[in-house]
Amino acid sequence: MNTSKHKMTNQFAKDVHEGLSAPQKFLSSRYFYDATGDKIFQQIMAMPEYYLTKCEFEIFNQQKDQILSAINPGSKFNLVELGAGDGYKTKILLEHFLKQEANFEYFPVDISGDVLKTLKTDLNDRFPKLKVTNLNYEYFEALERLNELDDSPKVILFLGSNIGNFTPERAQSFFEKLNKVMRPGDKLLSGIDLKKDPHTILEAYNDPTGITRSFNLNLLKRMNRELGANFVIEDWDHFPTYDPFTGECRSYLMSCKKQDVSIEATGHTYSFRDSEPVHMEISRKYRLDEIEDLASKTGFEVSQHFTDSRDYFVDSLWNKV
Ligand code: AVI
Repeated sequence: MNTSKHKMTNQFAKDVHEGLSAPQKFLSSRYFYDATGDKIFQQIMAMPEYYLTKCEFEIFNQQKDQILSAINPGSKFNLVELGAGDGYKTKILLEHFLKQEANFEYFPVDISGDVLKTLKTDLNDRFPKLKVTNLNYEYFEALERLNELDDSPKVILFLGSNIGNFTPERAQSFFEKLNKVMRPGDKLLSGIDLKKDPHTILEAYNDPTGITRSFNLNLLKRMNRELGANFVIEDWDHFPTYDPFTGECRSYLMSCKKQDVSIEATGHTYSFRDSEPVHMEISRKYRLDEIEDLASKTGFEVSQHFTDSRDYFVDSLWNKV
């Protein structure tokens, strides 16, 4: 067995045990993304209800020129993407920056080496002139290594409303940590989903075709496979909520009956009441003033907000103060 997988599986078991032993049970949404979870997430991004991806796509297509003017330091810069994935939206920017002969290199960061290899091959085919260096590390380690390699100014991309999956406390500490590994002159472009009509938001997480439901249930299947759990998938239901005050979309899996589930890897059996919720994910939405507040609390100043035509989503550009 490969050591990193072994370590991760142990961490997975530890996290699952912590969540299912809590008075209000929870599981971490970071475990959604196994190979099947990645595929289901691609389907989510293609759903008509999931407006987030389309909005960011529109922003990049319509405002790539303004984005380049706002980030370009006038000398060589390093474009670093945290959680690059398949680079679907980023390719719009890369293509435009190359056309405009901007002087930059691209550093995709991802903890999946396979994802990075596929992305690099694809980018080498499409853009032979682009210099791509994969950083197969956790985000902060990747940035520290890049600081040692090269001191050109960095433009960091953190797209797709990934920050929404953090609690407000974690979002704040994430940006504070990011600020510490950035140097004066470095910039950060974050894609953040905005508060809007709650029906629109809830529909994006409660699609009629049940894709989001299978995205959540897939974590139970993953635990059965990787941790030797005996979840009966049919005994669980997906229940999403949206609170317009906090801007938090929350998803739960509900136990459809009183049941016990045992998990070999944790060596424990967990009891669930009928209709007991297990909290799975937060997808937090922000207002522009909340984003500005978050930026100033974490050592940044907002340079520019790039919003889509409906003001559903923002790519917010911050300077390290
Ligand atoms: C990855 N993340 C930003 C998505 C979101 O909108 O919170 C994950 C997701 N969960 C359900 N649908 C999409």
